[in-house]
Amino acid sequence: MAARPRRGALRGGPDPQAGPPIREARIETSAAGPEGYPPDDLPEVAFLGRSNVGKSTLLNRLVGRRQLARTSSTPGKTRLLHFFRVVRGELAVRFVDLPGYGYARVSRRERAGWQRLVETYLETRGPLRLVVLLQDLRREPGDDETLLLEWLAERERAAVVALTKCDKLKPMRRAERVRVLRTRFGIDPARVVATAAPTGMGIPELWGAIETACAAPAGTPP
Ligand SMILES: Nc1nc2c(ncn2[C@@H]2O[C@H](COP(=O)(O)OP(=O)(O)OP(=O)(O)O)[C@@H](O)[C@H]2O)c(=O)[nH]1
Ligand SMILES: [Mg+2]
Repeated sequence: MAARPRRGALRGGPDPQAGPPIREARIETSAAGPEGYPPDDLPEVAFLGRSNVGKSTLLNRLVGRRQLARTSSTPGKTRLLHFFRVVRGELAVRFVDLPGYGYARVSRRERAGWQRLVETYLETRGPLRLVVLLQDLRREPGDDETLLLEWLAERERAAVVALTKCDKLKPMRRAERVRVLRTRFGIDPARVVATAAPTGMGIPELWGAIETACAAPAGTPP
């Protein structure tokens, strides 16, 4: 592992591996329900959001591996929970790539299936310490996002919002959108982080939130 080339430092952006090195990043298992979950021996961070918002891409960027979590050009294809074991410096953590919601042309039955799969995980998973809810900077947050955040708060699940694809707007417009969206989610604006996978923007801040959440004892309110 040690000799692996550092592919994270792309295009001159901040190096996501500045700070403790990523010592391990590998897929552990994929699960279609609780019977498929790995053991609950590590704190977990789950990535939640609309299909195509950039969950897998952000997860990859956090660990500096381009293809750990598969990114899809076919939105809505992920139907499983994917568990990744990640060791960064002294911190061992499990990342969970959740299936996306909100793609077009989905039947009521499929929607109910998504809801059961994801809500069961979010509601019952003991080691879950932090939910990263992703929101495309260029889109308006919908009921899905606000209701999910309320739902998480009711269950005392700590959450941060990652605004994704911030590289797609010019700096002035980006700053304006970030300012507007920071106040839209009904959570502490400091818990809304602007990110861009190609440049690494926001990656150190997200790691900070992950470290804080994983250091807190189980069941600590956000
Ligand atoms: N420019 C840019 N493109 C991004 C960024 N994040 C994701 N993308 C692109 O957006 C598309 C979707 O990204 P994914 O990571 O597959 O999205 P996802 O949320 O995992 O999608 P599902 O698994 O289908 O729910 C891909 O083409 C990515 O390359 C970003 O920060 N900047
Ligand atoms: Mg994905």
